Amino acid sequence: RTEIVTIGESMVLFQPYTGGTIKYTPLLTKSVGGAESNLAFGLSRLGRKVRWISRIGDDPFGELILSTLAGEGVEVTHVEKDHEHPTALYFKEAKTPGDPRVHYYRKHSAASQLAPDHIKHEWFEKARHLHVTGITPALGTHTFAFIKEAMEEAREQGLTISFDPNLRRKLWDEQTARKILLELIPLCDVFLPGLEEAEFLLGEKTTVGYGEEFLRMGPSVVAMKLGEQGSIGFVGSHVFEQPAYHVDQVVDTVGAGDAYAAGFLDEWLEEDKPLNDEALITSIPRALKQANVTGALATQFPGDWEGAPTKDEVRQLMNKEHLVTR
Ligand code: KDG
Repeated sequence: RTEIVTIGESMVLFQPYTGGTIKYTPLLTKSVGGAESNLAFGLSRLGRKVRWISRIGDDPFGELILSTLAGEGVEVTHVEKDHEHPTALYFKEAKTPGDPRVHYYRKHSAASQLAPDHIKHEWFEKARHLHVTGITPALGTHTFAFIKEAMEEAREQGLTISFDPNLRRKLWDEQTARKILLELIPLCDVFLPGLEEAEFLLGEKTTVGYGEEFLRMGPSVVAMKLGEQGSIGFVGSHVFEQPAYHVDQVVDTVGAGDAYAAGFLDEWLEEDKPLNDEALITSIPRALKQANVTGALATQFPGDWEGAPTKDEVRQLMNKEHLVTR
């Protein structure tokens, strides 16, 4: 039975086979990228039942996305095919390991057409949790209304909601992005910004200042990524700091935030009622710890989600057990 629903655009991702830049590479690899599907892959690896909802084009790219997700155990039965608009594509390239450059081909894509009248009651039936990101409202004319109404519908059906702002400056102007992302924060229970996004949304403040202000806007939990400093969680007047899980070299940061969200939600949802006071307090340090591990591992692979660990792997890494590999 589906526990977690996530909605958003996935794209076919092309990147240089041996690293380097698009212009000079003769060979590209193909895979799948997209914040919400990255989260779905991550949660599925951790043993959760996840449903991914979106629109794809009537093309081989859409088929590749569907079969990749289904192959990783993600439920895709509610995905709709759009016969007029194509599946989106995107390209990643990097001169040095770390933060790559991305090039999107997603204007007028199938998922950019998502609109409020596509929302179906069945999407959320019997599920516990909805995860959305700030990428969807940036995609098309009706995608902001769509994501807002989807959050409202999920709330009415009793689901808890997490929201990752996932600011993508290439997709919209700063003023619109700030206004719309701030408008969606009060609709979520768990808010998952990065430090730079917090600064973008609220201006300069202390880390604790950001946590307090976001909590005042409505969410019960704020879990904020601090890069090399790890992450920090805020619940009521409690503040939990969790040092980073150390990795030797970062290969590609894209997808790390989604992997962080997957690790966090998996532990947070361990509690039957994760929003009651006691469960909140006890689950947050565990959730932050696992999220730091899953987020860090995602930076070790050039793909957006392929580094996602299983629950056993996370346990072994957290307990520093020796991994038997052969
Ligand atoms: O968070 C990772 C995503 O940014 C990546 O997978 C592609 O969805 C994507 C986007 O919009 O950049």
